[in-house]
Amino acid sequence: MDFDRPHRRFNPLTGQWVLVSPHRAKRPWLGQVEKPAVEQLPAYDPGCYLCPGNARSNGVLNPAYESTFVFDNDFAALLPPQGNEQDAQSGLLRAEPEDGLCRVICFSPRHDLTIPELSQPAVEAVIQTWRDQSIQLAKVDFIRYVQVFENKGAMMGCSNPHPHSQIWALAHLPNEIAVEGASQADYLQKHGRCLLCDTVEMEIKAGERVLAENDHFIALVPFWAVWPFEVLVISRRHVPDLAALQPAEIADLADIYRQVTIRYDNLFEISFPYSMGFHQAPCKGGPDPAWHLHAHFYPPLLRSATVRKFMVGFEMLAMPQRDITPETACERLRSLPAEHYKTR
Ligand code: H2U
Ligand code: ZN
Repeated sequence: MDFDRPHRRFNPLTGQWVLVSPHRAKRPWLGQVEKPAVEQLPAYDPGCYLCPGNARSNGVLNPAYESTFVFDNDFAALLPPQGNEQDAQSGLLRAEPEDGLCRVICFSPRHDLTIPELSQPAVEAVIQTWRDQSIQLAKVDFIRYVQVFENKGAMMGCSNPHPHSQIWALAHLPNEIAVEGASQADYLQKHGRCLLCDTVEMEIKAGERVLAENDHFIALVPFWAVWPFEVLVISRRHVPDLAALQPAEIADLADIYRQVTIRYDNLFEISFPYSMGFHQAPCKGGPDPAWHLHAHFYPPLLRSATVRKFMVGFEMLAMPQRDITPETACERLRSLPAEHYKTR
């Protein structure tokens, strides 16, 4: 097959195809390319509802926290169960009550430091907090899944620049989790092996899509990536969830997280926006041998700090499509310095 010609690639985690059009990456571009003016944030902002000691919008005061800080989302999208609510079905109209808990996790007291600018120990504290929260929330009787995610940058709809992430824990498996769980279970049944363990082995052999690795984690641009600079982080050990991580693995996950996000920032020398989320095994129903912990990074940018990829037109109506190949994207990211541009 000629990989320089239009082709489609299969995503074994979702069962979806992505259209790749490498020849189009050479087409002329007449749009914007300049860098936006960089906004210099203060280390502490008296008007920020996430900074230590400040009041949130409901008047509750944040403590004078010194590391990470977790609180229940004051505008939670999910609420704890109330009474004995029933499903509703009437012909084609079907609905079910959804129960859950939403939390916000501030990374550090610093208003101005994102993950790629935090120290290794500070990022370890963030991952430790995500792990502790996952363990705590998994014990809540009505919770079946814990979704840890980070929405970074105004472009991704993030409402406050103070670096933070969120956790939504809920009573049903979200769509992506249900699909990935079924794909992993199918693969295990067919091959007697784990889909992501095999992916790690295959990608290390191939080499061309590996962005970063250490003893316990690997970051790669997946063969089936949809977003231009999409990254998949996979644990080398077959672990189902954040709870299963040992201290050395937490340290290495922090290291990989920093390596990926520093290269992201270095790509256009801006604070690079993305949505990141961990996918882990559901928390009820006993150990699931098919589930393998991983994190997806979905960044929207394509060509510069201001030119993003739009999932519109054919992509919205038919299937996702990309021009620059995952191999080229990985090569571009890998060739960037390992040190953050602001400290060089
Ligand atoms: P995002 O900007 O990534 O959406 O995260 C901010 C979250 O913080 C958002 O979910 C919550 C919003 O509901 N929030 C509070 O819980 N308290 C506040 O005082 C303001 C915002
Ligand atoms: Zn702040």
